[in-house]
Amino acid sequence: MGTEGPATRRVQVSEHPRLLKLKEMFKSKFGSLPKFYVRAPGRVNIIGEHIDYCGYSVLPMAIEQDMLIAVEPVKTHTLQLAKTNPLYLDFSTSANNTEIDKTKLLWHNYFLCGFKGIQEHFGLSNLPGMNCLVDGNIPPSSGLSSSSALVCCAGLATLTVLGMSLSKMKLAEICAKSEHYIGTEGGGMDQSISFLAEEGTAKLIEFSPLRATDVKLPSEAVFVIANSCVEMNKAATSHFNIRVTECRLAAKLLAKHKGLQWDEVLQLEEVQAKLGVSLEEMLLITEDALHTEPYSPEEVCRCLGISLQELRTQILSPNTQDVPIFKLCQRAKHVYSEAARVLQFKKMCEEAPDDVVPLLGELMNQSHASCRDMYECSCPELDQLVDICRKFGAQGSRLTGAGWGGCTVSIVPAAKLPGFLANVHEAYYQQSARSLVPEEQRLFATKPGGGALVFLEA
Ligand code: ADP
Ligand code: NG1
Repeated sequence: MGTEGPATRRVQVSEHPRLLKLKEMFKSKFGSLPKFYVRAPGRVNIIGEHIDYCGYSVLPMAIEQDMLIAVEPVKTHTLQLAKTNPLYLDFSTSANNTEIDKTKLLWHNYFLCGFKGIQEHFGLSNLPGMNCLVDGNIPPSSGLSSSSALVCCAGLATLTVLGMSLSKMKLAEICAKSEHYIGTEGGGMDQSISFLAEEGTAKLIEFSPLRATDVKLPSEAVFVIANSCVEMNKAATSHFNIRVTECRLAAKLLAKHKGLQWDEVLQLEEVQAKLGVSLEEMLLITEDALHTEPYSPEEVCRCLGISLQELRTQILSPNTQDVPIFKLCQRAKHVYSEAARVLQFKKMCEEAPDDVVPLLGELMNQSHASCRDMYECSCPELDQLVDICRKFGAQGSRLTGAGWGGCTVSIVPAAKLPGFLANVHEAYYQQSARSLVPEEQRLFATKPGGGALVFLEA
């Protein structure tokens, strides 16, 4: 699994309304026709939040919503990027000059991440140009990975223009690394599921080395995504990188406490692996080694025996240089407990006892509580939405993705779905600002979709 590259499918464009519309827009925009199309899906993370960058396994599935790009290779070395959505401005640059300015939150930077990732992987200095028209229907900044879908789609478009091939695994790793050019230090969950997803199954994604294992979800339940309608752009604030930094510092302090070579440790998983203990034991070690009062940068330095200058230059990222406090015990406890919940969730799906749906729901509820209280990545609207979903029949409900806004995912018994959707709609989406979010991006049932693909016109 994953050793082959993304599939290429021959389609009659005239039979696919979205492709046909894209082809016609492409023609009026560039005066020529696309040579091929690529798509990469968004995802919903069912359980395992903020633990991929700590080295732990996560359990997402691809959703139907995706990023779709019509592509025409051109002989000049110009990269021309256009969008079907008029909110995003067109962009043009030389294919050999793709500097990404992290200070500017521009959509085309995500495209350039994927483009650059492929360029660097093959060590190419002279890249061909292309005309691209991008169409996306993943709600942006809502925890469903619109950003990574764009990075992955751009990476696959570039690879296809070059006529080269790479495995889905390699593409996922390249795109996970290259999305860091945006300035956020995510793990590899989003790019991995975008390439490795298969219709009909969720996946356990494991890292170092990257692996994806099918997880069959119970057929008597439906997973429903509900959008809080609060957008949170990861790159616009330092919330996300602060959490990554807190986890890195917690890993170092735990390693030092246990007499390990702490300066080599970057992820909480490495501490567990080096100690050879269970996740439950890691929770006890965390409580013993770290205090719940926030750590100041000075205290972190004292614990590690380093200077503030060393902390800033060797451990902190550019946008976490001036963070006044770090909540190390709470963040580590979230990570170790969430990593255990992912494994329990997978085991329950495999064993499928009669009461599997409430049991899975309980794990999702615990995950939300931990994200809200220990990781502090929820927000009042997400907490309210989770409560509403539970009130109207969800057996479990939690925020999904980075949080601080975005979507929830709920597990709902299939028989209760119509009433659930009607009631949640009534209770949460009547407010005028929320009703402005397009209806199809607000509240919808979803099932595991397929991964990234190349389409050729038949
Ligand atoms: P997410 O949780 O969806 O990955 P991010 O805030 O990390 O959210 O990334 C969202 C950014 O991705 C947007 O600000 C925009 O730059 C880019 N993006 C998302 N959807 C589209 C789209 N349809 N077209 C162009 N760019 C998009
Ligand atoms: P989203 O929901 O796409 O912002 C981010 C990270 C993931 C993961 C989750 C939290 C990126 C590209 N994605 O996802 O790796 O850490 O947050 O579980 O940074």
